[in-house]
Amino acid sequence: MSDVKPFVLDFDLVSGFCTSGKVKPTQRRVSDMVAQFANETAARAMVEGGDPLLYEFYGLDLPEDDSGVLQFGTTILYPGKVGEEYFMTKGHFHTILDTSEIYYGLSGHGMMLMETPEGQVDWKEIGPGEALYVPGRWAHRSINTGTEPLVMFFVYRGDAGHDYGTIEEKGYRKLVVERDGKPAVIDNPKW
Ligand code: M6P
Ligand code: ZN
Repeated sequence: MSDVKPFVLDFDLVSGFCTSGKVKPTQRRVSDMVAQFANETAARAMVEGGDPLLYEFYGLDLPEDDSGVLQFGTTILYPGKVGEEYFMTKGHFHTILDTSEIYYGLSGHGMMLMETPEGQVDWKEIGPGEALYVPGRWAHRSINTGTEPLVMFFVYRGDAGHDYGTIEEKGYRKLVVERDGKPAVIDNPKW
């Protein structure tokens, strides 16, 4: 068991930020994810045009080898599109595949796109006051389908780990794009 002492952290309910500055978020920009977007040409043009920030998330300095630890924080995913595809997180499986994760919507609106290694796919909308359970074995990617930042609080087993391998190579089986001003889930042509 790790020797972590009890502690309190502040996360703003609307912005998602730790306003006291006790912890700092990690940022991912379009340049970190060019190959993850269906329209790589549009992604490269956005990198040239200033490389916008897609999202930021907190990861706490907790032991990563202890199944008793819970990792938690907020994800702040900005609104926008690359081509017709909404801003999204990279997405990942957990290295310990059967570990789950819980998200709680604080502000903004979006979707969680999920799939299993066997090819089951699912997606759920998430908004303020809604708790979303991502079961073990399901890769998960957050997508901002709204016009405000999508802010969610998350918790997962601290030793779960992040496995990006298959997703970085092939992406997800589905894409979430804007069609006629509304979100639509379509097949990923790269699959
Ligand atoms: C959430 C959690 C984290 C994850 C982060 C960024 O905050 O699921 O585990 O690291 O989103 O997502 P990704 O690792 O897919 O970039
Ligand atoms: Zn996760």
